[in-house]
Amino acid sequence: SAKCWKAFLKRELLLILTVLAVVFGLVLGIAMREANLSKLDIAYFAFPGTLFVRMLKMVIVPIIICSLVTAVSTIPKTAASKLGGRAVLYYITTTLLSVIMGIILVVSINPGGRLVHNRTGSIRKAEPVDTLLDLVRNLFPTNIVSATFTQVNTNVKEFTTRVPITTKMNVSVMVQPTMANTTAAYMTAVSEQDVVIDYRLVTASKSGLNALGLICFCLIFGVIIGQMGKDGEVVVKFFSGANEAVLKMVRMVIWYGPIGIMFLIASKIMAMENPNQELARFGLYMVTVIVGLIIHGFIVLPIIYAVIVRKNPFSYLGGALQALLTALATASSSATLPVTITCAEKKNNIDRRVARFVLPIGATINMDGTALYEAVAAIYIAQANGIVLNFGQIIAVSLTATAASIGAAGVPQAGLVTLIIVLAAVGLPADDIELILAIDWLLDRFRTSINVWGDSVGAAVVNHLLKDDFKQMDEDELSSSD
Ligand code: DAS
Repeated sequence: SAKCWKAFLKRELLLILTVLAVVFGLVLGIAMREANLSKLDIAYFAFPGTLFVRMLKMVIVPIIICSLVTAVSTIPKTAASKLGGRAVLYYITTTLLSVIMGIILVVSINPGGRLVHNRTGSIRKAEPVDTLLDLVRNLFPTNIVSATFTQVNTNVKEFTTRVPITTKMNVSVMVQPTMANTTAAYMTAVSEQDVVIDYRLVTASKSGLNALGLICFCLIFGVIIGQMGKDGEVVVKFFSGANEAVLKMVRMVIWYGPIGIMFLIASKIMAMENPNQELARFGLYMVTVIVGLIIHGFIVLPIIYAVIVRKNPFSYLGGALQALLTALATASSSATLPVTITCAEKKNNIDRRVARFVLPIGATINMDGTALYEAVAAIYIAQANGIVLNFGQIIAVSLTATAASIGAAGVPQAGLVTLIIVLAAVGLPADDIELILAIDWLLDRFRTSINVWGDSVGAAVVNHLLKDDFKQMDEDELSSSD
């Protein structure tokens, strides 16, 4: 059995290192808090982690393009619509299930009930039709190159001004809740002592990587070159060769992963400002979100896997663990995508045509964790405002949370930005994202892991449903080439 162990160690070395990296990251972060480093020093400290994220980001766009184009162009017409249909059905069902789970939990736990929250400012309602049009508009980027940049910013700036005591305070709320470029800025008067007023300006904006548009372009492009015959073949060969090359790069990046992951986690823990206070303030809300994610990830999705694939979901989970830990450390499904694909193909033996189709699309539109979180957050904010949502409004929350999770890019805290859409749909104040802002960085990590896990299960489910079709096709191809 010593031999057995050796073989196991060799096979799972990377995963073992990654798990150790998470543990060391936690310990290191807690220990380094004593040093009380400044923000700048923490940023220096995080440098190895920053490099890891940059390396992953470097390969995302080539991976999305090459994977999708090769997958779509090599899947025969007969199976393509079945593959697409099953994938979309899976995405929608699981997202709705997680939203429902979130709503049940937040309504029964009622985490916002004890909060007394006095609000100022006006509410501007957003038109749901704008959101929808925006989603569709994004399917067709006007510039396919600029569709590949990405950036999300969440900022809190605090400042103080002096105003004459007679000036009437005017708290302004500007919200532009569209998904292409969501910007929300608001000011709240935090305290009003004599003539000094503290302001807090929170802005959240998302711009760039229009993955949806990129995917749309690649799907159409892939289908067309797949049907072009001889001329198309050259292009298909080019993209599949490029794909192999990029995946080789990914394998190198992945070996750097444990170091990156350790520093990412440690630096995040060092940067926590007031852990005890945050825990006290957000305890019940955090519990609601995390319990929801756990139930969805460890009960609902495994049941779906077991029922359809008829194998042990937890050994599949083991194969995907590397990706889930990367998601935990990077808080980005897109950045994790290269690892997700590698795990699915190399460890879990998913057919590459399926993995390369289902995973890039899933990383962009299938976000179970985000959908659950947005539903919980919206209702929590309603509770904190003492508003009881009626049945129709709860339905509106579930539908917009689903849409908002589809629209959210796979980058850190994108869900916080698209939450504004959910809030607007039921007339809740957008500036109340401040109520959950301080803890979002942490919940973001957990929901991202569940997002990636949902994509991975999706790949297995679709893989299983199309197994026979693929076998048949491959046999046909073999016999016709003889
Ligand atoms: N962090 C996200 C992701 O990449 C989305 C979110 O903010 O919810 O999956």
